[in-house]
Amino acid sequence: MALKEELTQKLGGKTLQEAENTEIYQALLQLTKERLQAVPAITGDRKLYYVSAEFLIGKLLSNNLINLGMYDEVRAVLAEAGKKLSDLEELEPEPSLGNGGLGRLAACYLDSVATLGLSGDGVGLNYHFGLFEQYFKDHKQAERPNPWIKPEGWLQKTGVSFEVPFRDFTLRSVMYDIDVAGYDNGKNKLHLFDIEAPDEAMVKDGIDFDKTDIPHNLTLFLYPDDSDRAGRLLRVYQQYFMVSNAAQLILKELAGKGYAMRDLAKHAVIQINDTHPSMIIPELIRLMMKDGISMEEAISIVTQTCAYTNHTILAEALEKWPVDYLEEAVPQLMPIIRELDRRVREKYGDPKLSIIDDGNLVHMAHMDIHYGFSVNGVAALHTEILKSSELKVFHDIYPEKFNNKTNGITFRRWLMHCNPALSALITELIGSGWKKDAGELEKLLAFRDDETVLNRLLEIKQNNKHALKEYLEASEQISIDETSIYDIQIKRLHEYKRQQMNALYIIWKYRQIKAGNKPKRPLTLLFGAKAAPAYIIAKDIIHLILCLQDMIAKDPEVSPWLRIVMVENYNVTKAEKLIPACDISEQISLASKEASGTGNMKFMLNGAVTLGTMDGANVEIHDLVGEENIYIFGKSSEEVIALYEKQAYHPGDFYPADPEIAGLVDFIISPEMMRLGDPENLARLYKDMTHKDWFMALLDLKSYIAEKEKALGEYEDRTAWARKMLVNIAKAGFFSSDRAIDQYNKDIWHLK
Ligand code: GPV
Repeated sequence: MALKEELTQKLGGKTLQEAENTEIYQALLQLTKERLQAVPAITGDRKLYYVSAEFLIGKLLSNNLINLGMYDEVRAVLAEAGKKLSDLEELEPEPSLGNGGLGRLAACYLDSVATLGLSGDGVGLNYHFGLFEQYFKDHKQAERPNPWIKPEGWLQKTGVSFEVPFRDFTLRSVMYDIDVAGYDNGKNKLHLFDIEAPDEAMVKDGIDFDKTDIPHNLTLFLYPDDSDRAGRLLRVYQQYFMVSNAAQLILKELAGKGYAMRDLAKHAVIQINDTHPSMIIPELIRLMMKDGISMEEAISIVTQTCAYTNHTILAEALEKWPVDYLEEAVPQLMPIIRELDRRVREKYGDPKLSIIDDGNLVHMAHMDIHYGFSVNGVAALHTEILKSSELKVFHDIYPEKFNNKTNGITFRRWLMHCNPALSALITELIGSGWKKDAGELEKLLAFRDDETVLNRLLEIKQNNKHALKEYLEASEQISIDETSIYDIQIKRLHEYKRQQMNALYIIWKYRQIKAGNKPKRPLTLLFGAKAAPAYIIAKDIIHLILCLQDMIAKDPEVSPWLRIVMVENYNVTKAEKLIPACDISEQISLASKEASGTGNMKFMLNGAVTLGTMDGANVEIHDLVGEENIYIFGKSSEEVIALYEKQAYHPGDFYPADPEIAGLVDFIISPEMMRLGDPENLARLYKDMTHKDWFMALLDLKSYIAEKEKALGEYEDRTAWARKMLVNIAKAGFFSSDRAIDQYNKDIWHLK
């Protein structure tokens, strides 16, 4: 049946014109689910299990329509009836089952695994509340729960269930599945495990709940607050529940295919997404030993099955669980972990390599490296830093395990869906081969001196900027100037990402304008960022930005030239609106600290020009596009690493020593700011930035301001700027997650 007839049939006799958007949305959801069901499952003799605490999948309707090849037809059928797909999308709740880059990467990777026709499922947890919903009150972040599960959504309850033993009780699981269709290919699954009796009613007073009632709270929240012991213990329960279910599922599927447990490594490969799933190693060993396999052999099999991805070198993010936590939650694992540690100590005798340290902390990454066959970083620079400093002692003994897999993003969501006009232009110019082979985007380089094409790029960007303006008017009651330059920094709020340095730029620019130095063109600085609820300085930085936003909006002398907008509740959906409208992409982390970044790739693909440090994948973007198509500033990773090693960085060298910098920092606690904001928050931030400044914002501030001003100036040569845009788009093919997954498969997974 034709799509239009099928839809109207689901509307119970109403025409598309007559039906309400909510009805059409339900009908389209049903139709899409049926089409998904008809897609054949991808099968294979060998299968990948991508185990991850986060899958930041975002809304799925349009994504599925694209991958099922229905997107254009649905848009056309709706348009014929005067309806817009984007209005229907508004009705879908966003599953925010991740914090940021790591979770979104997992979602992009599932898309590409299926698109390449590889047999591979995701395994994670079915959080009832995704990452909290952020709202602003008194220029501060506040949080409320973010429910997303609806009876008619994408989750399918399965009959699969396992028993997960803890010290004090045993929990039975329920497995839910979400179909993951490849682009023009078969489908895999995302398996999300839940407990039997989750109690959503225990959440009250914002996002607080009884952290000790594990049998009823285990799957309530993504990444519960780990600022106290109960919160941290809950994370251990979550992690073990996730990996025990994953391990049992993997062994069940192996047996279901008729293979012996001993042949696990032949038929399965487990990708451990950072250390949150690391307990799958001792858990699999435990389950195999229960089945009569010797410890010796179980260790060897598991080591050939597991591969580990590292996503950070920030010390505070490298998980180390106290032995007493594990004894309290999952004592059955401790004898195994102790034996794994004993073997390492016996063989190497170097305490730096041990799994359990002298302070009785279990180093999860160390377990992964010894008892997995592959260790990968997520960008070239990141992997080099792992090999040469962070994990050097491990690289010395296992050089063959280390490899790099530079991150990637799915172009289905981050170009075809979020920027249909640019997609259409690209296809018109070079054909549609790029959709399956992103490398073909390089063909666009043939148009680098074609004024007509360059002007069309500018026109599409302008239309996207207009669309963002309208969206912000409707959703946040904020009006921006679409003739201004849109400069955007969207990512989690973290000191190493240095939103505070961008805030100091704002202060600098504000004072320039006050002093009569009006820019050639107005500037709009957009932010989107959530701070972890217990991360005090991050919340203070949000406070600073919101105060600056308000102060400038109220200043008639400055506001025509400079506007600050921090969007509320930044999430995947908002990213899809912001990225296509961006002129300048802010990627300003302290060099060596951002493992890769993936927003940087999304912006580039949509024709924004990067302003950034030589950090993470920015380095590779720089090498691809060349000096003239990117704005780079700041100290190098080598210089930064040396400063940390020698403890040679002191904010006092810049504050109050450098009067220009001092003037900007002092503004944070100026009378006007203290009147507008909360003196406690502003003073605390001021003190941190002048006495600690752990991520060296003051060190790079001047070169940052200079480089940003250079970019703003060069924006005025519109043709030259459009050429930069074109080169960025043309060179973005390398950052397709299809390329990344192809490399994972060739070097690590060996599927098909
Ligand atoms: I570890 N990342 C994240 O989002 N959450 C985490 O818990 C950890 C890492 C991020 C890194 O910060 C990014 O640089 C990187 O691009 C992303 O993971 C995906 O690799």
